[in-house]
This record gives sequence, structure tokens and C-alpha cells, in this order.
Amino acid sequence: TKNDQPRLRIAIQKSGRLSTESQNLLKAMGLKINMREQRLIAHCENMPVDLLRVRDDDIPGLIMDGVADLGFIGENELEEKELERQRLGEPAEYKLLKRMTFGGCRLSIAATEEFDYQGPHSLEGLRIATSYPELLKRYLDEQGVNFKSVMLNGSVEVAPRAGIADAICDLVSTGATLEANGLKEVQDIFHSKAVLIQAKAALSAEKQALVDRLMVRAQGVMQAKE
Ligand code: PRT
Ligand code: ZN
Repeated sequence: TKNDQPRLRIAIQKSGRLSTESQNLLKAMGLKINMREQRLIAHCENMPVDLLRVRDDDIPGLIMDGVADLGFIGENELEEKELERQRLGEPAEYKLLKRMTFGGCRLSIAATEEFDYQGPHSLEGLRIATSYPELLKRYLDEQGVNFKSVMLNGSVEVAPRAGIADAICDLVSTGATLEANGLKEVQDIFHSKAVLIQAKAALSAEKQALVDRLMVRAQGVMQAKE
């Protein structure tokens, strides 16, 4: 699909772990945005930029389909969607503009405290609950381990206690959630940060010039923070 919108469209998470820092960076880059309104589209007041405020899960697809020009997204969601689309033969391309310093976490396999983990082969034949079946399968395929994934979009950490899985594969930052659910991290499989990505198709010269200017500002803001 050709995107001939004159205004640059940037997709950001509407509310969640990436939204405050994505918005703060855009503001530091000089964009004046009125975020009080609870709208899908927020118009920037001083530049030809619109923000699309959506669920983070939707951002990789919006970029890969060329519906949004830029987007802030966690690498975990981005690579999961990329693998899924590649498997389905759907458009899965994007350009990486910049890795951010925020949104850091890891995708890890966790099991009950008494589980005797000796390495990936200890997971052979288990049912593993996850929201990231593609990343999990890529890792365990590389290790030559057979398993069954149980897809859950939330409450993954209660699956072992509920008897619907033997282990889980979920995002971890402090580990407090695992601990509160009687689980221990046995294997990290993917390290993630937020990234800024751009749609693959060429932008109009005006829009690309604006992106280039914004990226120079982003670079300055991020360097000043170091
Ligand atoms: O509503 P929407 O779909 O937009 O949001 P969401 O609920 O799917 O995502 P959100 O806001 O929770 O996370 C967005 C992104 O933040 C993720 O895709 C990751 O890239 C990144 N991120 C960084 C994290 C965490 N840290 C994190 N700790 N995402 C989730 N968590 C979870 C973790 O799984 C656990 O359940 O937060 C909980 C607390 O973690 P602990 O280890 O500190 O206890
Ligand atoms: Zn989400």
C-alpha cells in the first residue's frame, strides 16, 4: 500500500511501559503535542507530524504494512511479529533507525522453584505457556528441543499453578513477578530494548527530510543524556 499522506505518521504505544519515554523523547526532539486528549490521532502543533496512539502489539504491523511511517516498539514484539509474518508470507520488512536506552527487559523461560534445570534439554516435551510462541520456538528449535506451546496473551505467570502448562516463557525485568508466583528464571532467550523503526517503502523527499532532521535531534537528545 502506498502511503501518500502529507503528514508524517509516528506510531506510539497509547499507554504502557513504552509510552511515557517515547513521548518524552518526541517532546525533547521539539515536537509540540497535546497529549491530554484521549484520541487515536494526536496532531503535532509545530510540525507536519501526527501521532498514532495504539496498542504496542499493533505497531510492527502498522510499519510493515506502511500505514505508519515511524514507530517506537520493543524488540520482543517487533521480532515476534516479523517471524510470524515471515511464516505466513506477509510483509515483514522495516528499517531500524535507532535502538533506545529504555524499555529494557529479557524474555526468559521460567519454571517452578523445585524444577531441576540442567540446560535446554530439561525442557524436552514440556508444555510452555507464552505470548511469544515464535521467539520461543526459534530458540528451542536451535537447541533441538521438542515442546508444546500454550498461547496466552496475559496471566502467563499463573499457568503452571493453574495446571495448564509446565513452564512459562515471559518478559522479565526485576524478576519480582516470577518470585511472587513461585517461579524461577531458568533460561534467558532474548534481550530486548525499545527501538525506533521506519517503514521500508521510500517516503516523499519532504517527509524523509523531516525524518532526517528529527533523527539528528534524537541523536543530540540521547547524547546529552549519556
Ligand atoms: O496495552 P498494550 O498492548 O499496549 O501494552 P502491553 O500490556 O502489551 O505492554 P506493556 O506496556 O506491559 O509492555 C510494553 C513493552 O515494554 C514490552 O513489549 C517490552 O518490550 C517492554 N518491557 C520492559 C516489559 C517489561 N519491561 C516488563 N517488566 N514488558 C513487560 N514486563 C512485565 C513482566 O512480564 C512482568 O509481568 O512486567 C511485569 C513486571 O516485571 P518484573 O520482572 O519486574 O516483575
Ligand atoms: Zn501489548
